[in-house]
Amino acid sequence: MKKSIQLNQANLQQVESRMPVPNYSRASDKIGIVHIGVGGFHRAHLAYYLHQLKNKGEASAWGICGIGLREADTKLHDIFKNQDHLYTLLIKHPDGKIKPEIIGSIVDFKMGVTDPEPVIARMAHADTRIVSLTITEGGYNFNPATGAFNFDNPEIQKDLLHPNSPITVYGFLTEALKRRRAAGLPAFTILSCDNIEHNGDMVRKMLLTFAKEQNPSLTKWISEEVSFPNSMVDRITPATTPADIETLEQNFEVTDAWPVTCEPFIQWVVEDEFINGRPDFEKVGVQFVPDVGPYEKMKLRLLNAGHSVLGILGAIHGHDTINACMGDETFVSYLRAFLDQEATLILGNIEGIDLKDYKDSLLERFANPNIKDSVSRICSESSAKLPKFLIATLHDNLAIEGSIKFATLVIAAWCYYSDKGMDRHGHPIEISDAMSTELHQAAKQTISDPLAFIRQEDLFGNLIKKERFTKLYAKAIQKIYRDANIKEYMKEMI
Ligand code: CS2
Repeated sequence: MKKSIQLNQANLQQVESRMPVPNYSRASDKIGIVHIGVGGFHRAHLAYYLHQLKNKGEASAWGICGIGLREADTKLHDIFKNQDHLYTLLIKHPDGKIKPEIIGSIVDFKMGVTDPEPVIARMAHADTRIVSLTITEGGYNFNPATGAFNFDNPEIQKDLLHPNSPITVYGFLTEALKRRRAAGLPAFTILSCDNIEHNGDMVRKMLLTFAKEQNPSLTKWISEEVSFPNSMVDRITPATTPADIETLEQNFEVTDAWPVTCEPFIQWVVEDEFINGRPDFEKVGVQFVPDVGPYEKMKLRLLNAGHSVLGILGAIHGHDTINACMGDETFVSYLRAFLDQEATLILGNIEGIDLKDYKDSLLERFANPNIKDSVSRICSESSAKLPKFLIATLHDNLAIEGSIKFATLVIAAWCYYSDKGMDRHGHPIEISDAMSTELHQAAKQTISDPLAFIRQEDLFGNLIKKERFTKLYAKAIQKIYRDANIKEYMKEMI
């Protein structure tokens, strides 16, 4: 029996007998992209597109340097060091097949937490032409209801006072741009790849607000020289489990401490606003369009919202994975009803897209039995996700007298989830959310004040003042708090 091979550059030739490996030289790559937030999604998406382009013999000026801005990134830093920044992508097909491939487009990784200077220097380097971001919906430091920059964040306060040793993304970007201007270098493109409507416009607004406070004389240069394309990104990327590492080792005989798993589907729609050049991503299927708005909205309000609908309701019912939810007829009918009756009408017509086909394909992707995307991943950081994915749709439907009942039950279920932290059988649910304490505090008042949870204006805006919503919400709360038999209440509605 062959022995499992440790993944690293020196062993690539041996690994090649087991799975495809990069066919390009990595040593001579220039670093053209600095990427902040190297989670599974980045490794399955932008880094994968770039890897495909490099496999075609292109884009040698576009290696990626990953950046970790959180203590927790030390784990990836150390693993990458041991593996020469190589990792395996395990593409999981619905028929049970797993197609592994070694990805080589990331060539360096730096920890900004422990040593900010090399990170600033890398961003300020003449070769760097794009700084891309996957820092999660919660990472942008804005108030979810008003969109205003949050100056109360103590890390932002520190960055305002100490420009040379930044902690936040805005501190790093501003300092690096300051140095580029001083050196007479062109700026870079800031490319947000997070699930936020108008993600580029939003990061532009946040960065300019921060820079105006820290270094007012730089603001004009940033606003004129930096570009911020909006982009819609899509690929379901479940969290890596120990079983994935084991499968790779046993079935494919490659040892990789942190492979990434994903579905076969991949999509990226981007506005072509790159002030300092870009790789020829269109050669590997990326779509460049003048206005990404309609595509972003479609994806957030259908796919991401659909995930949250299944996730929150599934958590209370006791389903562990999204595909388990899709194996449950009630969940499928409920999801389809939400998508058709509440989320679709507000989208209008989107050029080149048949929304019915899009929804059919979503349902198939969610049902992929091989993907095992956990309900806990979907429910994590709901306070950053739901305002964009679901609460926005509620506001839109309230304004046009549209249906709101399916989304309302989900909000009531989220209150129960935040209050009790357990499913209908009383099994504990682990809640991972930057706002979990606030959510719990608000939700636990429900017993004396049924509307307590939705009084959190930062999350819900003025929903509390909309009687059509509050009436339905109060009824839903009454039912869920009676016995948490969520499926019964879902059935009553479909
Ligand atoms: C998910 C997304 O975070 C979530 O709740 O909906 O991570 C989703 O899997 C991706 O956006 C798919 O592109």
